[in-house]
Amino acid sequence: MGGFYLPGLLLWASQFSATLVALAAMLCLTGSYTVMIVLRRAKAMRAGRRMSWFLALCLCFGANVWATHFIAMLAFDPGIPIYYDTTRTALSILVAVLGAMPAFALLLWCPAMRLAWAVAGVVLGAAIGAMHFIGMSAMMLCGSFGYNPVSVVVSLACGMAAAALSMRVMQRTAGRGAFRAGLLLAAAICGLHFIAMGGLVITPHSHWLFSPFITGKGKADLAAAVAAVSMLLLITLLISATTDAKLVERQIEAKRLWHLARHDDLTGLLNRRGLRERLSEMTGEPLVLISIGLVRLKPVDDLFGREVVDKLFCQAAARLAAQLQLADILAMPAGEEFVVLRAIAGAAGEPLAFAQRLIDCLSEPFKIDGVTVQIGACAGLVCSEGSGEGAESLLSAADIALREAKAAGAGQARHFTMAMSARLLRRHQLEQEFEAALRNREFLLFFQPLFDCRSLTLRGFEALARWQHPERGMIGPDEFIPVAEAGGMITALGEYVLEEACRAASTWPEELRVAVNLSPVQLKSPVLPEKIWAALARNGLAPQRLELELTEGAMLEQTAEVQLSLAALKDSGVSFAIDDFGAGYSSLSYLHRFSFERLKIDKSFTREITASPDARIVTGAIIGLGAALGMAVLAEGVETEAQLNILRKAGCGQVQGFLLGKPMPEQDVQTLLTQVAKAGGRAVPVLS
Ligand code: G
Ligand code: G
Ligand code: MN
Repeated sequence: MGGFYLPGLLLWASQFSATLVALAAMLCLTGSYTVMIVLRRAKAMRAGRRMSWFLALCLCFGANVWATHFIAMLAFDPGIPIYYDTTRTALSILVAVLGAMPAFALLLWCPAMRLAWAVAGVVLGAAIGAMHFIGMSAMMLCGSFGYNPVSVVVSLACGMAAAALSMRVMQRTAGRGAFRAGLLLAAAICGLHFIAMGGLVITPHSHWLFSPFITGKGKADLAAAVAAVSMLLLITLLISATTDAKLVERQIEAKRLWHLARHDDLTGLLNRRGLRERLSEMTGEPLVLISIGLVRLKPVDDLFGREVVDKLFCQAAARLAAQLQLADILAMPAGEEFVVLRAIAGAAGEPLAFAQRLIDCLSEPFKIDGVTVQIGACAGLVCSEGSGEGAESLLSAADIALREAKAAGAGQARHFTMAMSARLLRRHQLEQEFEAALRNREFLLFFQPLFDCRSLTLRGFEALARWQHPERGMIGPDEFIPVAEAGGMITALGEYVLEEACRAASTWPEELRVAVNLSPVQLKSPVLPEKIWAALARNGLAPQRLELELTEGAMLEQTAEVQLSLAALKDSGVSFAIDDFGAGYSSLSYLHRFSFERLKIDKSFTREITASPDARIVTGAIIGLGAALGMAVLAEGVETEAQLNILRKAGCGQVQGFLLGKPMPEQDVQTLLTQVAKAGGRAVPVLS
């Protein structure tokens, strides 16, 4: 009954129920697609969680092959009753499941192996074949049967080839070609089955016993039941594989987003949000929080660009990490700022030493892309007893301490104190009120007289700004000048001071000068000379009567443009004094670059000259330096007769101080001027 000539083929085909064959094919397609989806799922799992999906995969494969075979066999009616041996039928399922195992194990755990798909395909084809022929051997009928060897070989070869192709599609498309691969696997299963069936040769016995088993309607019902149960199984598997895939994908994505929101993408350290959350978890325990600010980054950025700065941040993070203990937390809540969090139960001095080590490790030069850069760092510390301060308040306390450390200079570390936050609050309030105060003319000038050291003849006044605050009372320039400098209000204030100083001086006798302090920030303005000349012109004051006081700090930051402005002012007759000499950087290099008319010795030296011979020597040397460079010398802060006498002997030119006159309001200047005029231009017993 075998052979593939056309009438034979038709005869052969007539032995199959078309409905059941279609049912088998449909089931096979669904099952094969499910196999691919489960395979894809198993592959996406981490090795640890893959095992259960691997087992499901093998079961799914075995069940699919077996159900297809079984329904296709029910579709087969050679004209004599057939029934099946249960043990062998069960064995055939087991063979299909076990046979799939090495193939799928290879694909899942050795994906890098070359031709893994081919090996797996051959093994799967063999498993399908083994299932088929063991399943066939369960067939019991009144007759004998055998196979045409050619069709056996061809069926196996086709099954293996199609299975291999299907695995190849899965590997090549990384699972996206699941439908195509499913089609190929279905082709492998159905192809193997029907080609093998084509080679089936049945020889019925002439007298067969009647068997009621599986005939007619019963056969169709059984097929439907098998198909329904397998389909249900496959669909359940399909749904769980796809929903699980989505769930895991969503979990992974959520995890990624969670991480992204809490970490700095450059250094991978915790960002402000991540730090805040960690800190909130720790606020019950004693801890020290250290805010580390990088300084002198600007020149690195200007010279080498953002890329080098980014690499610098990464290297800095690595250096800090090297200083930490296992339980410490390192974060980067802002650019240019790191935070170290340490749970403590130690002495109070220890955190400061730790902070100093952190600063030191950042102060070493960095080598980046072949360039060497040097930056500095400061640290602000806050210790918590674990008494429940909020994360945000701890962070801002450390920031406040860091600000004070930065104000003290690179390399400094400061512990947070309540006084710091009071200072900061007041500073913020002053900053807020500043512009309105300028408009309301709450600023006024006090004038302190300057005298000739030997004759005590009055030479002029230094203008000193005061803020007459309606609620806070008199505020000194030491407090509001830094606020104005940081907030950008210094230019407006400076113009106001200049105007007022020129106006006041224009009412004084012609031989008296007025000295006005200039902030380094004001010097940077390119229109400064024009503003000054305009103020002089408006008030009819000769430039020769104006002296501008600059600090050493201002001279260090000098650029070529600033030098040009200063030279233009000097050419017009305005004179210059170097203020607080000796108190600052004391780098003398600027003295020959720009010639000052006057040098003002800082009051810290004057205070010491009576008690300390060294201070006398230094003061004497400064006076000598001034004389050698052609500068007049003025000593500030003269408070006693003894100081005045020493300065006289040392040859000091002018003096200024509480002994001879405190800073005074403008009305008092007029009173002083009349008294001085009566005394013939000489100093009079001090007012007030
Ligand atoms: O007057 P008193 O000792 O508080 O001044 C403190 C400091 O404030 C002084 O060193 C002085 O140079 C500075 N200062 C005072 N008035 C002005 C001003 O109008 N502008 C600038 N830039 N500094 C001033
Ligand atoms: O830094 P500058 O010279 O610009 O500041 C002068 C400041 O020094 C003034 O604000 C004034 O209040 C202060 N001052 C002036 N004379 C004396 C003095 O004799 N003793 C002290 N301690 N301060 C003085
Ligand atoms: Mn001054």
